[in-house]
Amino acid sequence: MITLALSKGRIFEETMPLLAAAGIEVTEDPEKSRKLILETTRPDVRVVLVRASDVPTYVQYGGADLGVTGLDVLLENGNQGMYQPLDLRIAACRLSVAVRADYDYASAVRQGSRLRVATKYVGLSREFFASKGVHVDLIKLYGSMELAPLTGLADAIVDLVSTGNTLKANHLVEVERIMDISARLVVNQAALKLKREPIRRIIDAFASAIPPAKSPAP
Ligand code: PRT
Ligand code: MG
Repeated sequence: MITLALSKGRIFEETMPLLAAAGIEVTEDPEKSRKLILETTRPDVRVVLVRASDVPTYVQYGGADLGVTGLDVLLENGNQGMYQPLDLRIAACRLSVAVRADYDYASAVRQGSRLRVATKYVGLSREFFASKGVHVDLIKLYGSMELAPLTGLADAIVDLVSTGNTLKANHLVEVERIMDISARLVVNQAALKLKREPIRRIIDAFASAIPPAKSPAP
């Protein structure tokens, strides 16, 4: 049995075409079913649904043989002990700094002010601002980061941006792009040895179906 860990939503949706390229179709709709283990058209392949940030944990400890997870999750929560053979180029976005449209980020940075930054990505943010020599107080949030500058909780946020619509709807502007993010295939190292052939075939099929690279947005 081969177990693939996915999270519901965009990772699940965007992984389906890659699975199809491997001749695998999930036979249940995760949005309609409450099941956490989904069967596929291949009796030896199943999908387990876990929280996005739990995918690496499942793969690292062998709860799943393979998984699809964002680079943001891998860099923030650890990527040790896993084989990472492919950038799948799906679920693409960027990790950015955003502030209220009326907040002068550039001059705050220039003046060496201490910035209050709210984010789910405390580790990546600490690294980024340290590399710029900007002093920050980091406030850990688990969601709705956009609210922090609007309520006075923070001067800035660090969050993922794809279309930019969420920032716009909340009168925030992107002032710095920290890094480009996309989903990665991760593989349990012991599974790769023990189930080498079937896992190799899935990796190769995924590789053949990765969407073409887009030129970076401005
Ligand atoms: O939702 P939950 O708390 O269960 O977990 P999660 O938010 O980590 O899962 P999910 O499914 O939302 O995201 C899974 C992965 O998708 C992330 O780890 C990223 O690698 C990737 N991804 C790609 C994104 C986005 N694009 C994205 N736009 N994850 C989140 N967003 C959010 C962003 O945080 C912001 O709130 O969407 C909003 C911005 O989108 P735009 O289009 O308005 O700019
Ligand atoms: Mg989410």
